[in-house]
Amino acid sequence: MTEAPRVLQVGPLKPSLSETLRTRYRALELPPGEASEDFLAEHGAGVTAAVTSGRTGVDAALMERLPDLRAVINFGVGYDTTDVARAVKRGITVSNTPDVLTDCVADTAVGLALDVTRGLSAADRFVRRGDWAQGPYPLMHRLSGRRIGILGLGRIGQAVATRLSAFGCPISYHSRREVPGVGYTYAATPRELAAGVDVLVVTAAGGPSSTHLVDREVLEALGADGFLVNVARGSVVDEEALVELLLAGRLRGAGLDVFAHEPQVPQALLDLDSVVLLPHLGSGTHETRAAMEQMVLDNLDAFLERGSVLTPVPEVTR
Ligand code: 8YV
Repeated sequence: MTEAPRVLQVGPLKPSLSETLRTRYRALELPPGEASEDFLAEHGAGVTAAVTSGRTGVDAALMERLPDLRAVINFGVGYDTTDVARAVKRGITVSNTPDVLTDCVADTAVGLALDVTRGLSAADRFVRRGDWAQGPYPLMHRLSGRRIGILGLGRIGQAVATRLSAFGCPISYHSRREVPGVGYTYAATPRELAAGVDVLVVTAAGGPSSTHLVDREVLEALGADGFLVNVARGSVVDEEALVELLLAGRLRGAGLDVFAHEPQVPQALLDLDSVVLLPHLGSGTHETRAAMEQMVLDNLDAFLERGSVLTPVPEVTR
């Protein structure tokens, strides 16, 4: 009798997905911390598919302990916590959940841009504190018609551009490559992009090639009147430089859904009224998360039935 393929859950997942994996696929769950050592010694061999998310991923050390691994099924479009280069070398396929979350993440970016330029969350705090009785809320800044820079014109970047075009905003962008036919202005470097816009929206994929793409120089180029919005990964922005420039008044504000060391948020940001801080909720709606969950299960089924996934990440198809 051949052994049933072994499915391993790596890291926390949406509870309903976790439950389905346990009941329908008899998945095991990797215990956290030191307990994982004994677990892997006993169960590591035999695991053929790992189901994980951008929060945890399958790094090189874990991959090493899973000699029979053939697929990493990722809940989320971003998979920077999985060592894809190593996976490719070992012939392990990796899937993600593109498209279904594009709208919600783009909506979040627009929400952050509106909130940080108009000071909406800060105004809410103003009303709740009872400050309105002492006088009006200070004037803030327009979003409509302002120059928008998109860093990373992939699916999400393009969805942000479409939305903000409807706000009458001229759009420019920087991506690894110029995107043909989009009709937006291409900037050759992130610095050049930042220098020519009022709001810089980060939608680039995370991972080693984009680490600190938004560095001090880029933030300085954005300037004292500029706003930063990040719905991508905290690693793309030099968070220390961001905090310093905000504190020094050399950047006007930031709307952030992602941070360098989630769930930790620097105290200096918590103390600032010129920033809007969200707990990485970009795709966090019932509708989108349900679609992501279904896509994970569809990928897992495809792998178990025929050894390939439906939505492989670009690196594995090259
Ligand atoms: C995920 C995300 O929902 O898709 C991504 O890359 O960052 C979010 O949409 C979240 O990270 C799930 O773990």
